[in-house]
Amino acid sequence: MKKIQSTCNFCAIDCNLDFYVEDGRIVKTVPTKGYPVNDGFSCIKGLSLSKQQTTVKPDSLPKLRQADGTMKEVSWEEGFKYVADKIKDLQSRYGRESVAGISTGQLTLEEFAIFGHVMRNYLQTNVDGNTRLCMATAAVAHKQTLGFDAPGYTLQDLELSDTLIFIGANPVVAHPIVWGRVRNNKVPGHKIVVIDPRRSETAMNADYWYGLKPRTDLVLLYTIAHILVENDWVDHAFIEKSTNGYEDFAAFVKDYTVEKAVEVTGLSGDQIRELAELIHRGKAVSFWWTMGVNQGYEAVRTAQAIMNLALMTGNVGRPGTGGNSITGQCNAMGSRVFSNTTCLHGGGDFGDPAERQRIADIVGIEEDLIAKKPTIPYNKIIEGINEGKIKGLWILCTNPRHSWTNNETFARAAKKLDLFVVQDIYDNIESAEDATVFFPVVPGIKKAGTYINLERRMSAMRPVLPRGKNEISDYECILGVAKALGMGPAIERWETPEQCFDMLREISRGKPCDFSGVKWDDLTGSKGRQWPYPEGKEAEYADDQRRLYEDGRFFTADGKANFLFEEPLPNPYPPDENYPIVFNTGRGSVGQWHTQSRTKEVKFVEDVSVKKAYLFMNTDQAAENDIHEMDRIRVYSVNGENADFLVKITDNVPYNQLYAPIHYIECNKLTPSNYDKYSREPNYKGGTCRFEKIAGGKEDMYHV
Ligand SMILES: Nc1nc2c(c(=O)[nH]1)N[C@H]1C(S)=C(S)[C@@H](COP(=O)(O)OP(=O)(O)OC[C@H]3O[C@@H](n4cnc5c(=O)[nH]c(N)nc54)[C@H](O)[C@@H]3O)O[C@H]1N2
Ligand SMILES: Nc1nc2c(c(=O)[nH]1)N[C@H]1C(S)=C(S)[C@@H](COP(=O)(O)OP(=O)(O)OC[C@H]3O[C@@H](n4cnc5c(=O)[nH]c(N)nc54)[C@H](O)[C@@H]3O)O[C@H]1N2
Ligand code: SF4
Ligand SMILES: [Mo]
Repeated sequence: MKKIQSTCNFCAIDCNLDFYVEDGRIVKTVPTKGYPVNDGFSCIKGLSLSKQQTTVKPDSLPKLRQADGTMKEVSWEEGFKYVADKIKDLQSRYGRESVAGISTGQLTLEEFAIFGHVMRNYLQTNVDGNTRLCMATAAVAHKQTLGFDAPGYTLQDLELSDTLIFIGANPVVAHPIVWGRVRNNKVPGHKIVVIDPRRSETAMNADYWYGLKPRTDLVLLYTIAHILVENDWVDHAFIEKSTNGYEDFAAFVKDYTVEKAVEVTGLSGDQIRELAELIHRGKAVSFWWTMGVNQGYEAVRTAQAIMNLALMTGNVGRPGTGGNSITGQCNAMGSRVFSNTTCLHGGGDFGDPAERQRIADIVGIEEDLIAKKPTIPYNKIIEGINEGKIKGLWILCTNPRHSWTNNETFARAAKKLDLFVVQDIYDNIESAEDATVFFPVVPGIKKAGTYINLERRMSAMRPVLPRGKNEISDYECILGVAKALGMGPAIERWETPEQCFDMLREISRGKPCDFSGVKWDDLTGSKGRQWPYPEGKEAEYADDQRRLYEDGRFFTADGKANFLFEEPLPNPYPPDENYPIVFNTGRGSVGQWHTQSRTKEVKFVEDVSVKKAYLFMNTDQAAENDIHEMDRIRVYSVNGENADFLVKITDNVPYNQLYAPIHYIECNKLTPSNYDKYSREPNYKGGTCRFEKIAGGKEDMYHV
């Protein structure tokens, strides 16, 4: 029996697992002992990765849509040539930007890097990622406040903090290992605080739950800042040495009185003062935010309001502190810095000629072909298709027909495309229904590459199983199209993921994300490496747990972090007579994964989960409407669409709010086309709706 250590490619924790292989089959999966992230533990999803042996069809070939609408299998060479010719044809007829791509935070570093190279550099067009749906807000907030998209914490901080404040984050369901680390916290008397309109699974397990009204976090956070200023509960030495703009911020928050916050947030004055006091009394306070913050119409400023609290109280760069964003997908952190979409490979500026030249020399392409500007955002790509300007789309490792906000807009777009390439491990995902080309690639257990987790740790994915005769990886698939495009010398240095990794290492040199000291072979079977890890400084950076900003210096030009703030915007969807109910959305359970194509890999979960769309409704609201468990309702959304859901009744969702798990396509049929103005991340959790009961709609959950 052979043991191979690799990385789980579900969530951003990037647990390492030991796969035991016998006769070409995985016979046992054991979470890697001693791995600094998950040390011998993991969740059910990682333990289920071996199911890909049976869920993914072996030896698949590409498929091309025929004139009669059927799909026909062709060789890989034919598939590559078809896509390359079609891209060239569309670009020559309609311009370079008539073709676009949607990349992902779930592939390896090397895979989205080569995609970004081919599409953004050589083809000079737009590629956004599903990272826009998820981490764009945190990325922008970090860049503006800290000077680089570099979350500073290490997971150990969860164990060292005496006051942990989770804002719009539900790690009990979404990041079980984060929650495990919280449970491992031995600081006497430590407090766990949750700010979430819903009594989430994490709120149920916390010491304090602040169930504010949805979308009112910004007012709450400014009010807390006001109380801290008023009582002089701030760290003047840290503010002086390490920040810009504090005086203006302190003056700005003066208007945020407790009385006003009570009215806006629905919390009591005592609760708000209690929260401020908890922050003041803590010696090592950490703030942790996720999608309840990132997915809003004023999300960047909300994220920064959290960072402001950490900065003004000096809770930054010390053990157990930080204004920390928790990442979602397994390699979202990698895609933020290395996908060549919103910044150059390695985080540089598109407008910096010296940086463009440096990268051009490393990757072997003319400087003039290095992407010149950030991509247009996701929503502009979908709108561009619907307006007839974009004719070709290539998506990989994402399922936007389901996950995109107001997803009927994607359904319409997909039907308009002349070329629609879908690259996935499953050919039955919703997005593939209108594909003109389907590229079936191997899953994570059959390929090699690098992942970067939520605390900047790079880890190795290594092939656990051998490949069948037609089986190729995402990397090879993109490379195949690149060669068919005639890229010639511009793709010569990109033959293998390992070569790509070495180029990215070189690109990262001297930057905040410098990983020039990390070697491909050293990463194999290792404890991972947090960046920065510069070559020549290995001894200095040897620790398994490293945080940034310990010296109070940030990546801005003057080394100081910026207080950024702004008057809260009016809620674009205030509950009103027609749509009195907030339509909250998010994760359903530990075993369900996004659009559920991969939930089938988690067999025990798949066996017992409800097959039809459901949502949670408050007990009183259900009683008032004569609704019983698993009755069917029709929900009418402010976006003009409606969809049917089964009802689960709970006290954990407040009156006049519904909570819809995102794992059903109906959920995003009802979410609005509305975005944060800085990050362009969708306001997924802020729509409104009304509902009606459908007569005779009752279902037995085990038979639907
Ligand atoms: N099992 C499982 N785990 C996952 C995933 C999965 O699909 N399944 N997906 C992964 C990914 S990519 C991500 S991004 C993460 C997401 O991880 P989380 O962000 O933790 O998960 P969500 O359920 O999207 O949202 C978190 C909470 O935000 C709350 N919320 C809604 N509106 C507001 C508001 O106005 N204010 C506040 N303060 N809170 C609000 C919701 O009630 C919800 O409890 O999970 C990762 N882990
Ligand atoms: N309403 C609402 N909507 C949301 C959210 C929300 O909270 N509320 N959350 C948003 C967030 S945070 C996220 S991250 C998105 C996620 O949205 P998506 O990215 O669309 O969701 P997934 O189901 O993870 O899609 C990943 C796809 O990759 C495929 N896949 C798996 N492994 C491989 C591989 O190795 N190669 C290739 N090529 N394919 C592979 C899977 O089969 C699956 O089809 O959803 C967003 N949508
Ligand atoms: S899904 Fe996340 S927590 Fe679960 S095993 Fe994978 S990396 Fe670990
Ligand atoms: Mo995400």
